[in-house]
Amino acid sequence: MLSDGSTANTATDDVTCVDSAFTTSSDVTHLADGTITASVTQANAHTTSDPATITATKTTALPMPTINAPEWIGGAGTPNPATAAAVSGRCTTGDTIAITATSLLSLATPTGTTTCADGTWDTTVDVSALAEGQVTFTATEAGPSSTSDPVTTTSTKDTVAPTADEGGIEIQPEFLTIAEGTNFWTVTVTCTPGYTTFLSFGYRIDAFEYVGPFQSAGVCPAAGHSEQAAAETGFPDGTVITQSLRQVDQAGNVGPESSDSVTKDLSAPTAEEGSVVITPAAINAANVDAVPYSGTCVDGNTVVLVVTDTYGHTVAMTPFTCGDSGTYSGTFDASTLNDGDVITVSATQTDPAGNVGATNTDWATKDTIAATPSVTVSPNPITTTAQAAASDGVGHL
Ligand SMILES: [Ca+2]
Ligand SMILES: [Ca+2]
Ligand SMILES: [Ca+2]
Repeated sequence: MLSDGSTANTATDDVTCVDSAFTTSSDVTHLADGTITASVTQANAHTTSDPATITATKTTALPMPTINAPEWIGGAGTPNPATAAAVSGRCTTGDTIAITATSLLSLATPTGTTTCADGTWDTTVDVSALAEGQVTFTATEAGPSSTSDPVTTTSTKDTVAPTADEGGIEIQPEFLTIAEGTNFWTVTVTCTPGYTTFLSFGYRIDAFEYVGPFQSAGVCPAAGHSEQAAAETGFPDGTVITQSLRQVDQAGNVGPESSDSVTKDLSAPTAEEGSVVITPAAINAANVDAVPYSGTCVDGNTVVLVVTDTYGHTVAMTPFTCGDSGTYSGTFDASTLNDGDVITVSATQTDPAGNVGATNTDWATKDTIAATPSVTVSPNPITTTAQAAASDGVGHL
């Protein structure tokens, strides 16, 4: 008699023992999959034996595995790197699961295999050799007597990190020049829709620098940009406030850092930070059309020179930006300024924040007219008497 243990079963066969052995077969299609117990009793004319039993496993149902894979597969460092794409599913404990990964654009077909435990399976497949884009994972489950139909799922492979061109951050204005209360700036983030943006905030006060952590600012909106206002609260003059942006794509690939900063600058250049000198002691006929001057300044400041006489006549001078050297020099043409006057050169520095600083000055006198020789004729008037003397050919000056 054969039994599946739970379903009552009456399939019986009688068979005659031949040469101390018997063999028979039974139709067990009506028994459930699982453990089948066969019991046999032997009878002769006088008695019947106790039953002897043996068990076997019936597995006729086709295995029906399931398969799951992450929506996105990324590059190194992402939650689901292409070198070890995680796939998993449900299965019949003990069966063998075979996985194949394919993509339309690749000949490679990486595979993986694992054994079902506790009704589930999971493994990783290296899909590095497959093209970017859609990846199809196919799994089959092999049981003791049959192999399942394939089950599939798809993922998107994206191992390319966002580029600098795909996002950036800009802070406006460049400087905060108001002491208290209303130091607002605007942060404009340019990003790629769907990417997650992360922002950090830091500042530098003299030599002390604080760099804050990157924190999620949400998913980049469809417009591809966002703006937010921020306010400065109590930082000392000279503080440089920096904000940075990072984008992370859907697969978890991290893009480069973009930064911009705003500087709090309330202080104007001082007189000690600059100077101006008219090089010659006096402006004369020899140098009037190219009077040398020189001075010192602070790198990056704008220097405005004004050359004038006491009557308000000026020489047009072009403002310039102080260079690395912290010095400047040049010449100006004083021809149009009043002769015999005091010529003044003043230099005013304005810092990049727009703070107008102190003015340095120097002066020189302008005198381009040579001393005029005086001439007299003696005697004067020239008389007849004197003419002879005067006609001796010798001038008397
Ligand atoms: Ca990408
Ligand atoms: Ca800026
Ligand atoms: Ca300043």
